[in-house]
Amino acid sequence: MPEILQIAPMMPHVEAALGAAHTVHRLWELPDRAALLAEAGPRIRAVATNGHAGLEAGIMAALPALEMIASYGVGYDAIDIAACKARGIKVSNTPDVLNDAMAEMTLGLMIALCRRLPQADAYVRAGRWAAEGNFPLTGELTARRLGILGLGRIGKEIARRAQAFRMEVVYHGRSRQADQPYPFYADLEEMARAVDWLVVIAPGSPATEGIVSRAVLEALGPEGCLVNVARGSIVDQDAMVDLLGSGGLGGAALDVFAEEPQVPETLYAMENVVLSPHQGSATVKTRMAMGDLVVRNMAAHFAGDPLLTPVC
Ligand code: 8YV
Repeated sequence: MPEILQIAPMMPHVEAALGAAHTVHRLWELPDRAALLAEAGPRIRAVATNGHAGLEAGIMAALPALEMIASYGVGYDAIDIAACKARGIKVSNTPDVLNDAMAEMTLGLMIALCRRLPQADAYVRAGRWAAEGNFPLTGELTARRLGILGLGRIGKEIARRAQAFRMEVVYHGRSRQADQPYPFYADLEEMARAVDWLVVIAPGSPATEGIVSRAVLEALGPEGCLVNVARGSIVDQDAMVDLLGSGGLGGAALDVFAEEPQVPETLYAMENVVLSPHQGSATVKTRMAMGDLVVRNMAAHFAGDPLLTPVC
């Protein structure tokens, strides 16, 4: 059986399927990683990882026979794709199967922030409804303008759902998509100035690092809300925290952060913020489908077939 390296735990059905077809080295369980890599590294032909863990350069360097990396997640910013291409290593990810879960989460976060659902829930639980009367009135999504940063596969599903909420959708990305009905903004700051909501769903990469800058957040402004379901690296997190605290930015609903699982503690006390622990694709159904793709991509590779969902 081919030997593979698994970087982090996966769902039981994925681990069972990987274990049935391969000899699996479970990196996170081993106290001495260096010893494992020195001993088994030269025999390891594939890696199973996730979008967060990716594959560290040091580990990749210790795997001279590596042919393939199967990643559990659509984002592959934690894998050095250029280095993989240079070594002829194939990489697969899990696109499409998570589009619905991601879009659902995005709209959920928007409703939670706008209608203040976490605070309203806490209000009832604390007995304040009976003691103090009605909860303060909130905003509403209907007829507000939504700017989507990254109108890819997930972005389009977010746009569809936002239209069902009768929001006005516009977008910014690398280029205008002629087949899309939504107005395109070539300039992100200009779009931020024109919208009430900015949803970040672009891929994490050196090209998108920090593009939601202080200037963009200031353009979104005191009445504007930021939603990030993509990668923390895309937003200037320090500027965001600063502006949320000073009132320069209206609110934020965040599923991702710069240094996960670390979250700036200043955010904990803020009323204009909804926080989520990177849950965008984390439904049973979607994670099953993502896991299946990891298993099937690896099986395809060892059968000599093309990958189902290749990155490279
Ligand atoms: C996962 C993700 O949480 O698909 C992605 O890019 O960020 C998520 O679906 C990630 O792969 C970690 O398991």
